[in-house]
Amino acid sequence: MTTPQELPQMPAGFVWGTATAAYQIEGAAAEDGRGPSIWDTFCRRPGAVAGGASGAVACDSYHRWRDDVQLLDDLGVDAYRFSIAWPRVLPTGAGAVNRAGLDYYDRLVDGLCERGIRPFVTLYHWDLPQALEDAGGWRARDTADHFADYAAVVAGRLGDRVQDWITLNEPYCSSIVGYAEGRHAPGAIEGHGALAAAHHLLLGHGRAVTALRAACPGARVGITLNLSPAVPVSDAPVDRAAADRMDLLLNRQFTDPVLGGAYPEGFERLYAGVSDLSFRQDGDLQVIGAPLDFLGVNYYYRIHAADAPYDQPDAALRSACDIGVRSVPRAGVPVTALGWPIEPHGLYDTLTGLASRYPDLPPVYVTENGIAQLTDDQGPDPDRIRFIAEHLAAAARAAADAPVDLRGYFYWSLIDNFEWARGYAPRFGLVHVDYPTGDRTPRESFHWLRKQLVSRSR
Ligand code: PNW
Repeated sequence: MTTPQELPQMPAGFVWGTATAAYQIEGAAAEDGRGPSIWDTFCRRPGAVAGGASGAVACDSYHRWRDDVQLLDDLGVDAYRFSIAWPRVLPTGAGAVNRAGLDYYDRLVDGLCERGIRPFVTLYHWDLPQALEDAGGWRARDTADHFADYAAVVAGRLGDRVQDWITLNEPYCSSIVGYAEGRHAPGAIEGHGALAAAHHLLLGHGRAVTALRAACPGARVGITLNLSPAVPVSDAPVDRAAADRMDLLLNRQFTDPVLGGAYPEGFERLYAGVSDLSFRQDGDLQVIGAPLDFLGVNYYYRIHAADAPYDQPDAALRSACDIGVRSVPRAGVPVTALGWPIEPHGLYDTLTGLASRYPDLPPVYVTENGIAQLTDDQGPDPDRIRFIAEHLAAAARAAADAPVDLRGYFYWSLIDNFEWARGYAPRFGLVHVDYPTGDRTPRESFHWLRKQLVSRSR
């Protein structure tokens, strides 16, 4: 038995890494020809982001990327997952390529390769070029084509050094949180539009898979999904049905098409009267279900689901997240500073559940997992250390118990950064960032992880 403060032995070749995303760390929002994204716009909307914050400066990684690479090198990780800002590469989403934007990622990739750190590149971590949103955003089918074209441009430039590609980060958030809950950019509250956005994101993913393989023959391509087991708060049939609806919306709307080439049973019924799903076209599922080299799983928490009244009794007025489910706190379950339940077993259930539902499950990476603190300090962070150790132990158990080919783990995040609608207060970093100086100071968890990585089997 490993003590909770030690990492389990993982197989040789297991990839240890950390993750970030462009809008959350780069800043330099108007530099070197970058176009505006939906997050620049959303952050200006009164009340949208805590404290009126934005990613305009963030951690200034656009200028301080060498510091980040040095931190990764000091930490001793094998890999770094970061994202490319689409509007840096194509300021209006399509058309003319902005060389200066690509140059930035070219330098970063070179810097990583010089230190022997393997780049895992996410092409879309939520920063849609505003010009594309003005033309309908992800509600519009054309956006999927533009995304594949963008993927080809990036792979054409970086594909000689980058082999590991993640098309989308958490299409659930881009579609449902952005177009149904309205908590993320573009801040819409819709039914049909949000479901169309989810479909077009998946279609864009499928088209990008083809584009990436064409531009970069050695490419390994995957997608990152945020998965949360939805558990009923009671055995009552209504609560079980509520958890099932949540599972359809949050998990299986994405895993079934991507891993099984079909939408889940019950999905049409869930949205009867909300959307006729007329955005689906013949052949789409073949594109969406293209075999992948890996699946990225972001795991943070489980959902405890209870049956609840719909916000809108009239289905025609419902948003896509108005499904008659309430997520409730569970007595006795510890929570993070953000109130997220800490249940490492949920990661075990997520991984073993994937293996039992999808017989052709590709290799899996945990592409995000992490814990936030709300205090602005560099002091000891034992909760973070325990969180990482317990989740790794749960992941290792899953790989031992089920046919899950678990290839790696990326902690979210390397550095404190812009936490979307919550602004800068939640700090997920192994490294503290001082705002506005941008000074980076490794926390205790960083030193702990470094020690673990030094002594691991390779
Ligand atoms: C992930 N929500 O997402 C993202 O991939 C990261 O960018 C983010 O920083 C990290 O988790 C920590 O939150 C989120 O529903 C998923 O509010 C869901 C939400 C927010 C972020």
